[in-house]
Amino acid sequence: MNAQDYMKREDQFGAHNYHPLPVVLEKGEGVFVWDVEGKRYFDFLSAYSAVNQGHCHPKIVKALTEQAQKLTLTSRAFYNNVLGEFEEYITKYFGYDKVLPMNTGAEADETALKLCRKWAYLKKGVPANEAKIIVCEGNFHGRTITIVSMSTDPDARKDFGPFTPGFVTIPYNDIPALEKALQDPNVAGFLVEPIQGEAGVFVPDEGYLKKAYDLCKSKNVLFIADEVQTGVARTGKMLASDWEGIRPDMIILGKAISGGVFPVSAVLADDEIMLCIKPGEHGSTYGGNPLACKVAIAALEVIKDEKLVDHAEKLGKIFREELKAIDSERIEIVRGKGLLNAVVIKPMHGKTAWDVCLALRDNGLLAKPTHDHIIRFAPPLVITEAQVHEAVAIIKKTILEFDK
Ligand code: IF1
Repeated sequence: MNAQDYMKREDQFGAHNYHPLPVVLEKGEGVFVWDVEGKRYFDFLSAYSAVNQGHCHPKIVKALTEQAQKLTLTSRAFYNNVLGEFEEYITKYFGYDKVLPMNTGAEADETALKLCRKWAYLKKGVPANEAKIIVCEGNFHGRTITIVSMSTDPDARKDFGPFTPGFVTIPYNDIPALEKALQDPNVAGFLVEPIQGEAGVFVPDEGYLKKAYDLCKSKNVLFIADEVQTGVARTGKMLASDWEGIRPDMIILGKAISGGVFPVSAVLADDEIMLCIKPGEHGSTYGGNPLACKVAIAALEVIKDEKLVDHAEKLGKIFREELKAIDSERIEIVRGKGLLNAVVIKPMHGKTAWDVCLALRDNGLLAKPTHDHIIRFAPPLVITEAQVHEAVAIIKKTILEFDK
């Protein structure tokens, strides 16, 4: 089978809910992936920041294969000998009393919403069914009905109604709007991405998160950070919230807490919030399974062992500086933090970010456009400085081709 055959087969038998860049991958190692014809690419998407530790990290794969031969799933109807190890490890790692493990990012977001509502009724004293949660325009938290109910993206919502009520939408990076929305005494939480990924790696003004956090505290409202994409060293801090020295009431994690090896997600919170949910009120068959637990412990260890937080910060700076030095009319803005970056492309002669990504692919680097004019650049954090130079050379060459 050649690449065309693989693509045709997916097209024929799979739902058409994606429009992938035409490249068929079969192998990954570190910062590289290979297609079915053996061509090697820099992976500058990292599965949307899930593969922070690099593809097929040997330590994480070892944890997976060892545990897979012993015990994979018990359900939460019984105890197992690994879940507690993970729970102790991750709570101490991030500094929270408790963790609630799930599988996907969307499930962890849903979990945080449920916890927030429970807390509103049990602790804050919001009248039954009146709790509201503030969310931001341009957010991305996943694909469930409730989560798309919070979305402002027409593609995410159209024809999926009726929607879940109880959300108040305000502009992102807008403190006065938050202040106003917080006047409603039934507001229980503020759910926010420290950097908006889907919106095109939109970095808010310095001080925004801290001010937002302080405002929430002054109104007894939970500050909930969706760190599914920004967490686990991606932005050059362990959590993007660390950039402003805040400790959210709830942290939502996914993606890189398992290094792209197995779906694992989690919500972290202290007892006052977490213990609001009682047995039988929430859960998941696979959530907290032994395989996931071992994989996540290994993935989080790799972040520390390989000092990926500092590495992401250092190489991110170099990467942005070098991108900014490219002398091309096509590059409007370079922005980001750590190794979560984006380039805003000026549309010229009818060519969009998609065309640039196709050309990047031909030149050996994979990246994904978001919207028509933004390209996200987020390599695995194990990338070396020499590889950053090499990748920038590919990006530069590609962009300059479009200037001609
Ligand atoms: C897809 C975007 C990235 C997320 C945040 C929760 C989730 C995500 C902050 C849900 C997921 C993904 C999923 C991916 C596209 C993608 C994405 F462009 F849509 F916005 F990464 F930037 N919170 N993000 O970013 O996690 O349930 O998927 O595990 O294909 O939908 P999930």
